[in-house]
Amino acid sequence: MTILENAQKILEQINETKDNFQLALKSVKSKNDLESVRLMFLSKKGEIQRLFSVLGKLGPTDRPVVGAELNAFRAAAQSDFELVQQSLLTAEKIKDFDVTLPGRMPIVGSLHPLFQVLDEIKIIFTEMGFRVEQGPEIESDFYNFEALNIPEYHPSRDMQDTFYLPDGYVLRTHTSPVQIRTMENQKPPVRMIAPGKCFRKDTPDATHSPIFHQVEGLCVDKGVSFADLKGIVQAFAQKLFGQEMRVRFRPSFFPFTEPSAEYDFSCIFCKGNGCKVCKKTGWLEISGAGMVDPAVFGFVNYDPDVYSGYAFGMGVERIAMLKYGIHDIRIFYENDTRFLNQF
Ligand code: 2NM
Repeated sequence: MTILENAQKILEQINETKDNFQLALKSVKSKNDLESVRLMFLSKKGEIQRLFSVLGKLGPTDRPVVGAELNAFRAAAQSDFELVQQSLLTAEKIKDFDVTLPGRMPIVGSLHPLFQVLDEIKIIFTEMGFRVEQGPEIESDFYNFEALNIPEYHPSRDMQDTFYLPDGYVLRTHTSPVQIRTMENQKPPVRMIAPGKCFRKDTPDATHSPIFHQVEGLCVDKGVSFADLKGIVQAFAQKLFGQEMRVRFRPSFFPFTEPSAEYDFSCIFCKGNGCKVCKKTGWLEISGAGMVDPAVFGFVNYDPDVYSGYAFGMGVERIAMLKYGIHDIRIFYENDTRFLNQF
């Protein structure tokens, strides 16, 4: 093809080359086709470069105009070329993709076993009409002891059991302060549970941890009796461990309840027949309960001549250990993923 030195003619040639380039690019089906297009248009000896070689022969007015047009064409051609190149590469990858390969399982965490049990306990009690209440883990001496009728020289206030903080504050040793706060803020009827962390200065061993979890419950209304308490604890035990579960109450003493009791569940391992875990008694000690002492009602301005109530407690770790057959409480806090992954 002869080189035309007239600007108008060159512009026509540029347009013609553009059309040819687009047609050639459209018909590309393979890498080989693509390479032919590159050689024909984009290489050093290609059509576009050939058009550039004519620039020098143009006059000073035409040269920048045609030059700009050519530069724009070359840039556009290069990017159109790369688009087609990219889609060829993608198509090739999809062809090589084995859709029958098994997927990669994402590593997902799970709720800590203690909190799985805690969730179960919360669901059982909310289904029976109890509200879940919360309170601070740092408590004043008043809420943790005084309002619970625990006198100043009671052994549970001992420096050995309680984490004392400055200015008369303590780390709560039970969740009972939440009951006090709830009664302060609400007139009867009250039906609530308080789940949460508690703190006692215990040396860790298989059954003790300085941080542990409790759920305490409280029900106050006119005419609430010890029989209601027994019914609720029995219903809870059966919902958690099954219909065959039995519950027994033994007399006990707490400053905040009168009368007080400790309650046991029939042994879930031997069904009450006697085994190593229940020391041949057929019973597992769970925790304590009782009728709220009138002195406690005095601190929250409830009239003990009008209202009565029961309260109960339980250790979440103790229940989780029974449920999962765990013999050392410390394993809950070690964050050993071989343990945690089983839940
Ligand atoms: C227990 C055992 C017995 C209890 C009493 C109260 C309150 F605030 F209502 F007086 N809250 N929790 C209680 C009673 C807790 O745990 C072993």
